[in-house]
Amino acid sequence: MSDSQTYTPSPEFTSRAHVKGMDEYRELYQQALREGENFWAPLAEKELTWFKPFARALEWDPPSAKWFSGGRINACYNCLDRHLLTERRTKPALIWEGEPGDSRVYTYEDLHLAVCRFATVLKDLGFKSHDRAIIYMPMVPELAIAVLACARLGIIHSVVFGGFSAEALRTRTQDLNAELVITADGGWRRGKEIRLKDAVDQALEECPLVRQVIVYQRTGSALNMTPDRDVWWHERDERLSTSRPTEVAAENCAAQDLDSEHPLFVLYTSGTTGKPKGILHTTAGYLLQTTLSMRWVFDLREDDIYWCTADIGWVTGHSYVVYGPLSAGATTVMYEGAPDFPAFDRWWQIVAKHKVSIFYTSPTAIRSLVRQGEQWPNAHDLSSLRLLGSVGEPINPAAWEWYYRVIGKERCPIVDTWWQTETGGIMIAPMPGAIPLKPGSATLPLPGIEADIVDSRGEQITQPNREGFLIIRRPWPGMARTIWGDPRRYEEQYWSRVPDAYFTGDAARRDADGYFWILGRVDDVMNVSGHRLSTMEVESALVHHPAVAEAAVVAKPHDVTGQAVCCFVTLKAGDWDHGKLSTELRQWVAREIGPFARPEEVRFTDALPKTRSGKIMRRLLREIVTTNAVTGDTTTLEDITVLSRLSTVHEED
Ligand code: 7RM
Repeated sequence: MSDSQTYTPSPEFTSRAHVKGMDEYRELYQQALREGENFWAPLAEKELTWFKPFARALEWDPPSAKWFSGGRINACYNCLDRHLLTERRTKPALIWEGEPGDSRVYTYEDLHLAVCRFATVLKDLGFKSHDRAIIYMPMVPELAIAVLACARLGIIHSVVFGGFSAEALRTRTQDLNAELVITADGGWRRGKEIRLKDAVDQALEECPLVRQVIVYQRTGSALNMTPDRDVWWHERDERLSTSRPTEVAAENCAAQDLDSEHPLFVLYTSGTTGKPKGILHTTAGYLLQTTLSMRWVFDLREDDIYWCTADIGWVTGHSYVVYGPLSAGATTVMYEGAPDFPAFDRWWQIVAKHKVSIFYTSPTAIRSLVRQGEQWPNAHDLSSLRLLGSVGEPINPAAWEWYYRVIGKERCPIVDTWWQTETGGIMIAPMPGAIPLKPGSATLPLPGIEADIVDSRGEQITQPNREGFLIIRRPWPGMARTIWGDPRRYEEQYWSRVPDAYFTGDAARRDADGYFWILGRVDDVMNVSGHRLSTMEVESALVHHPAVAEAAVVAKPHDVTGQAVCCFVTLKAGDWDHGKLSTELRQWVAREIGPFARPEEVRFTDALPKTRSGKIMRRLLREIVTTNAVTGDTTTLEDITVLSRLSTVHEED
């Protein structure tokens, strides 16, 4: 638990940054504490363009929050139209790379026109404000266009990640009561077609409410079109051009004047039960938080080329591929395919080609690239990079240091950003010109975010380094408003564990400098011999070992110690003696953390069960170590065959 080296921002970085130095950060943070919700009002006036000004910053009737009530606004207008009145009109808004090597660039003007055209298609088909659309598409520009067109008309969208199965698509479509599905024939991943329309057809067998399916043609492969229900995107678009001139279509499709609290989207995320939760975000507050963090955390400047590698099917893609960057007027990069196709340097090739300056990805991705060696990034000119980001899970110091050295060439600050689907935007992260970094820590909360740590009785923990529950003490603009169709679950899960506070479900500790160290989900915290021990800490220790590529750790019931540590480990390429290595790794962990942390068991495997966003599904591993069987929801699992392989591997010593 030693707090490693700190990395102070360079004077060059700080001098040009939006927030210059610790004093400025502290002043801003204190001001926000003093002013409460009113802190956000001038920011909302300045950062967003309103059709009608709001009357009040916040109406708070826990757990119901109404931000910027009385205001009228449109998210799509803020992402596109308002930039057309400035020099950004001809600036690239979206740079897209397809996996097969095709590429497109949309200026703000181009993207605005494409969105207006598609919004007109939606309108002509009879869709309007408050209707619900499922979007199930590959990472092509039309995915962003569909999202923005829905926002333009006030249609509530729910993007379902293209890697989800027909079954997952069905439950989400039903839960949302969607009447429209926007999809594509398929998309490219590792040179193979991911067929989406087939899954839609299967899912919709049990979704009678869906009356229309719009199909974008990406791969050109054969498929079934159901008469009346299914229409081609391009045919509808062409019809627009012949029936009326382009400019008229665009003009006719003004952005709807919507309430600040108009539902913007629902995004499904897995909870502790089998049923995914439909997290609802609304318009103005969400947009403010994502826009502000582009400057506060990514230190966005006018000439930046910004790339977040997340799929738009995840919250990171919503907030930091589409809404945040476009609202802030950035150039956002989008890539369709796999990072290792055709080779392990695909990402670095894209960075060099487009001179990416801000790069945001996940620790899982970084670790998988570490495994392949430095020669891949070293073959490319990465000198355009000036800032790196990490999100989704704690980043272990070994991966952090590799990222810092090999990708950032010890020049680029790394912003480790903690947040959740439920928070809408980044909550705890460094302001890179101000806050010294510590590898593995998301550092300090952003202004207006009153993060705290409490024990199981809800009492604040003040001693440094003592673990507790991470909570947020007051509402913030980007917070989720409810769980779609289940307000009770929203209240129970998030607002009733600790009085007047939002319960994150994460464990964390704060060090003597006040830095937050996120230790993972509460249900991933083990208790061995009365010692609280994070699965993440053991994993971090394991991946420090030269033989280990990735590790997942779960608690296993134990007669004497309550719980015992069980490790699933994948190894780097090599000829390893599993018996010897198992003993060595148990020793290793005992040495790195303490004898109480010595794993009971080490299982070697060739893959770990992960969600498609790269999170290890520890719940499944826990079930395997307790019962050697798996029950419950596995629809978010990336590769289902991993499971059968895992339950048949056994202890090697
Ligand atoms: C953005 C996103 C949320 C959960 C969250 C944490 C974990 C996310 C970090 C992190 C440590 C981070 N949304 N998490 N970011 N843990 N450091 N920087 O991932 O809803 O899909 O997941 O992810 O456990 O509760 S999410």
